[in-house]
Amino acid sequence: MKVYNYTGLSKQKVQELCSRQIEDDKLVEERVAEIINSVKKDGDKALYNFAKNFDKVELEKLYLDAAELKAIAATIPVDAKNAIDTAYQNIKTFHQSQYKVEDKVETMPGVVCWRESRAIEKVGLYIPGGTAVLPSTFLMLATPALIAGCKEIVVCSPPQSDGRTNCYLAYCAVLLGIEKIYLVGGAQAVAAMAFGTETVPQVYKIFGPGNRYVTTAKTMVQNKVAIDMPAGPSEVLVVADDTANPSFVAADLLAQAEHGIDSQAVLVSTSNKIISETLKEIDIQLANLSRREIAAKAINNSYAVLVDDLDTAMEFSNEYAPEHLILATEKFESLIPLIINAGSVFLGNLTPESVGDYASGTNHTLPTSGFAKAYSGVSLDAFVKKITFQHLSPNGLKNIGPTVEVIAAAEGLDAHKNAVTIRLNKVEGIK
Ligand code: HSO
Ligand code: ZN
Repeated sequence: MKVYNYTGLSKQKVQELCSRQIEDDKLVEERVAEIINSVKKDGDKALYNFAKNFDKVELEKLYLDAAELKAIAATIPVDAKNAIDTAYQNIKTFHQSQYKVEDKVETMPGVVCWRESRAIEKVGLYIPGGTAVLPSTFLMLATPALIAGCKEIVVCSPPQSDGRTNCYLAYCAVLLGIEKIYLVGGAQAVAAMAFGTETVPQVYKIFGPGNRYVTTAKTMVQNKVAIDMPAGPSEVLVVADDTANPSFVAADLLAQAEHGIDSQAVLVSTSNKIISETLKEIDIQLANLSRREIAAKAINNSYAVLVDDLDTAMEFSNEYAPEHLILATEKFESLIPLIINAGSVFLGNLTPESVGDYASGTNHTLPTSGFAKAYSGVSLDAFVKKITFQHLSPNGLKNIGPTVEVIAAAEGLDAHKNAVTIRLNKVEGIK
């Protein structure tokens, strides 16, 4: 892990450190375009073929039904079942609290405007499988979808080599009342949900993380469906002062690093001592991780920055716009107002990112690659559309009518003006 001294860094170097180097991969794009086309053209047949070629499994059918899911779910170890139950309750409680009915507003006497939320009727959730099976992602996406009231929730996850899904995902499905898991993975799952096949229903919005193929497919189908957000490798930025605990900080950086070789773990600290002790701790803890090779590579691509004070640390963090921001300091309270760009924030020395990844209640589907400058993470909002309403009383029409007539005339749009005038005449009794 490279260590930089902020004072010696040019503006350009800071920007370089804050930019994520994700090159376009033309080869991946070409492959994904082919996959999308073949799903569009051949539907289910293409999905069976991709399962055979990519997942190495000859599927008899493309989904598991409620009875099959129930049978698989029954094999879950009891501690895992209890943990998933607890996580689900917290995620549900937090996302339920996001439901808000907005007030009606009288913008002028007799002119009433308001907004109401309606669930997106059909949503598609992609739950990664293979080496990284993420039941937590299932909970994070399906829970708000259910609270929002989405009528059709299509769940795709790649099949295991035995043509099934694992007990954790099956248990989540049972817990959430989701009656089918489509055994479709990768870019083909995104294509299937975007365009529909004989078996996989077409949806209006696709959610979920995935590898490069999945995320490339999501960007490519955007002229057909909405997506949750653009996605890149996962990342964390830890701001630590001398009240931080180096072994905690090291553990948090490694938790990020073990996600993938392209994950980034950034440490910004006011203390040279904390930086050097954290680096030592990383080496010690790394040796015991089962994914140490992956984590070591990610740590190699990561860096630490020594800053003069916490204000500068926050400036750097805002420029970086991390998916996860950990404030490893007892002074976190005073830093909260300084946060401008971040996906989700973890306050103090006893709040690891892992709690948000799994169970505190906040969502773990968050903007990466600097998109936290403009995007929010997934929440209840992501599963609804907000529809605006307005109503005019006769008095309202009289009050607002002339304003609209004048602007319509200025725009040269006679019919627009007329739509008001014709009503005003009636209300005012002029024939
Ligand atoms: N840190 C990931 C979420 C996750 N972590 C799932 C473990 N499982 C992206 O926020
Ligand atoms: Zn994680």
